[in-house]
Amino acid sequence: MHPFYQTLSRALLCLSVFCAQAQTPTQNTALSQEAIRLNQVGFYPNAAKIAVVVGENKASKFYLKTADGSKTVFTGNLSDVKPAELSGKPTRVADFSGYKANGTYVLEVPGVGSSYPFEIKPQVHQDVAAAAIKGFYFQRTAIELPKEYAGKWHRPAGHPDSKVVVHPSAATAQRPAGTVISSSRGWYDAGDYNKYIVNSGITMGTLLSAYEDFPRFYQAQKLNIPESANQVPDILDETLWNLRWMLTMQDPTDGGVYHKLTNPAFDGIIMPHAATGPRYVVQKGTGATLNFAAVMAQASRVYQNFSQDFPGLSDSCLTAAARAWEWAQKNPNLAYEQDALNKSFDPDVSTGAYGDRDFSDEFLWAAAELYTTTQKESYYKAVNMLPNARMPIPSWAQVRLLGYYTLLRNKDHQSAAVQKDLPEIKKRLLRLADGMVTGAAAGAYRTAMGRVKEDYNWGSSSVAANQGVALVQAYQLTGHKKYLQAALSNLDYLLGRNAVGYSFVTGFGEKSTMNPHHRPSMADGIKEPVPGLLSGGTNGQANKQDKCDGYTATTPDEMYIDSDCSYASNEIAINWNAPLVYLAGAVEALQQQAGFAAHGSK
Ligand code: 9MR
Ligand code: 9MR
Repeated sequence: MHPFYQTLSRALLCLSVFCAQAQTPTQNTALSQEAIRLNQVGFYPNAAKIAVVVGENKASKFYLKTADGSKTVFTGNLSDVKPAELSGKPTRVADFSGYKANGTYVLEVPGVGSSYPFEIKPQVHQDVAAAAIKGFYFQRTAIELPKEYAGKWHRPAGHPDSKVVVHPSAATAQRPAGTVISSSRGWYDAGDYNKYIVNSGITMGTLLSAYEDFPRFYQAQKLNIPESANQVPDILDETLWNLRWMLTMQDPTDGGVYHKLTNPAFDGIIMPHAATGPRYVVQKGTGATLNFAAVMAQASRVYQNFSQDFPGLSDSCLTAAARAWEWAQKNPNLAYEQDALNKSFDPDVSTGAYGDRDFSDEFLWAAAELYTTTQKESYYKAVNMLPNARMPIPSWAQVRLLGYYTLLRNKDHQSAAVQKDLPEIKKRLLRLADGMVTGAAAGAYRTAMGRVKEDYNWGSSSVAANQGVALVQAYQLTGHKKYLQAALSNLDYLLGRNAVGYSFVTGFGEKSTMNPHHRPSMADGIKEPVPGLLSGGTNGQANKQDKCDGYTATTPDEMYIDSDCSYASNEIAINWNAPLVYLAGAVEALQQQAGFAAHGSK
């Protein structure tokens, strides 16, 4: 809010309630704003507009006012009290969907307070959609981020990775331990500075899918990155930075893929260019190799359309994918077990493990991508595409739905064997989506996300975002607006309508994550964190594992602290940002095409 309005609203608050509040105006204003939970960025004119008022109070009405508080434009009744599912705290809904005029507003509830300001306008999420991809630019390794593109977060290049050591766990006759290879480019995984193939898998799959689903939207999007002047959509210039790194992670001798490129132990809290210790490529494994195969097969399809800009790239990706697939056929169950590895090899490695043990979903996803790109049925028939009816929301360890999304996206070009399975896959996806729609309507916060404790795992923001992606898929298949509306409810969750009242996207919203566990943001001496990054958010699963000061929550839906100490609840990561890119981009693209209006919707 403009400082003038902030002062004004504090003064008005002091007039209308006890003047004792004048002694601590900032605190009281903040508290009163915090009780009203809403998307702090804003709302589309013709979409649902919901705020949730938390806590005991006697209010019955709410007022939508211009940002300076001078004019009431809409008045409504608060819903009856409903206890929040996990905390039991009283909540009431303020629904102002009926108001559609563009502007900047606050929502006032007498006796409670006034919300953070927000906008109503078309393309209200355009900036957050762009910033979420730009966040990947800020994660780039091996390149300077100059002021021109990075603004005040400019920094020197870090981690060139032009001299990386083959760890004994990855040694072969052709590349014995100690061999030095170049494995440059790629993104930092998260708040740490390592590069992990498994986590790059779901990240790249999600970003490439965003492009495949909404190509026209991404053709028009400008991110101000070094490649913005070329003819290629910026999102694909950005994914190329990581794709080129991934290609270097395949052992040229046998087609297997190293699990990660890492320091032995996490870097200190220092800037990228200051972290210069030795780095290793570590053990090949089935999880990494299948993630790689899936990404390369999909990338081959996507970059095929840009062969003039990147001659040979599409073919190289497909060759790499096929070789990786063959390696995985011969090594179908080689898990990455970090503790076991450390018993056999030196140096010990203590960075992120991403140690999956069940590869059935990775086989399914890789087969779906390889089949879709090549149309060779042998890939499709190599796996059981319908092992059981489960439809798990995607995560780094669970990529079944990524395969299904690709099969459905390309439904018009599939062969008979695939066509036969599609109705069942579609039915299951719609069942999943219907459950979320019903849940969003019934829940205290009216979001698909967050009614059950299982949603609040490590990186729960990505659960919200990936639920949103599934709902967008359901909308794409049916055109039923209830799915799109439920997807939007989860974007509202991420931008503030949640049990802790934070916008989890750095740089967006007045009360948003300021102190992510993100080494550059912690070490750069700049107050504002690097923008466009999604905090992992509330983490009930790890139950405050980081043992940081400041947790007061006792229920899973509130286990979040905006502290850079809190790697369990406030780290950022590429696999969390990617579904934010997808969700924010999808609602923007679809809003521009057809809107959210209820008429004719189901
Ligand atoms: O910074 C690390 C973060 O990227 C990881 O997600 C997290 C969990 O593996 O670990 C963080 O590092 C912490 C380490 O595990 C324990 N000592 C404190 C480190 C953070 O400063
Ligand atoms: O996302 C990962 C989560 O599922 C795990 O529970 C957690 C602890 O092992 O690690 C998370 O991944 C981290 C990775 O190991 C290292 N880079 C930062 C990632 C995000 O915290």
